[in-house]
Amino acid sequence: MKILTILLADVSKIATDDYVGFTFFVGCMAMMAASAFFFLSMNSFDKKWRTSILVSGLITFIAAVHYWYMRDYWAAVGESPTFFRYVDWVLTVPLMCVEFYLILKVAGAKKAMMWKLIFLSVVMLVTGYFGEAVYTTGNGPAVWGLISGLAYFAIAYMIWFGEAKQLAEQAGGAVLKAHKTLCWFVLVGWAIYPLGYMAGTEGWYDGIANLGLNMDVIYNIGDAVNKIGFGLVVYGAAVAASSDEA
Ligand SMILES: *C/C=C(C)/C=C/C=C(C)/C=C/C1=C(C)CCCC1(C)C
Repeated sequence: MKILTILLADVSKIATDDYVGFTFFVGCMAMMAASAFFFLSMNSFDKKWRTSILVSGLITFIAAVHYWYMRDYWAAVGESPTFFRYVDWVLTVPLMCVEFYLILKVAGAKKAMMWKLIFLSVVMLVTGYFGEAVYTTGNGPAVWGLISGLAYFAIAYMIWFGEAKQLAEQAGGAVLKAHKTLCWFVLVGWAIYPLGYMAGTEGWYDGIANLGLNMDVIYNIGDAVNKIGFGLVVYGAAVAASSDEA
């Protein structure tokens, strides 16, 4: 009963015109539903795909928990839940790097490649956090955002043209196809985030990068596209690979 009262109290705080709160709410539900889907479908696949599907589910599950808190935080405080946002990312983005490694393992991917991607993703996120939450005045956001952007490009380069690409080509078939789609997610889907960052921080880009959208709405759209979309690509690859073998 107590839990129910708390739930109702929070939900009633979302006003009908609070579109930011609405996207937190819907995002939370979507992440939960996606997690249930990935976890429950996991065992219908061949062993070598199970871990990949499990990781897809973990990514959306970790996000669901953070969205639960972010939705609450937004409802109670009315400010961007920057801390929860970055804790979520620093857990889920490295898991996406693991995902690249897992699907390329069949072609002999080395752990060193995975660690390089993870390292770059952590640099990208920690510097982004500095610009968004620590050095928030003057040139702070622009400078830290630029460093973050360089790490982002290094990741994109590695998977589009570097060793990850070579491994995907060796693997061919469903793996190559999935790798290509995931590359597009990183190039286009992940590019949503710097747009959110520019909308929510101060800098020379204030005039040009303003989409008229709230930063959290942009981030929430990015998360739905990337976390659920990414997982579905891996799921699709597992389906395709299983039917190839059958
Ligand atoms: C599930 C969460 C994902 C895929 C988050 C990805 C986040 C980024 C690609 C963030 C990138 C940023 C920049 C490239 C520059 C400005 C600062 C960031 C952290 C927003």
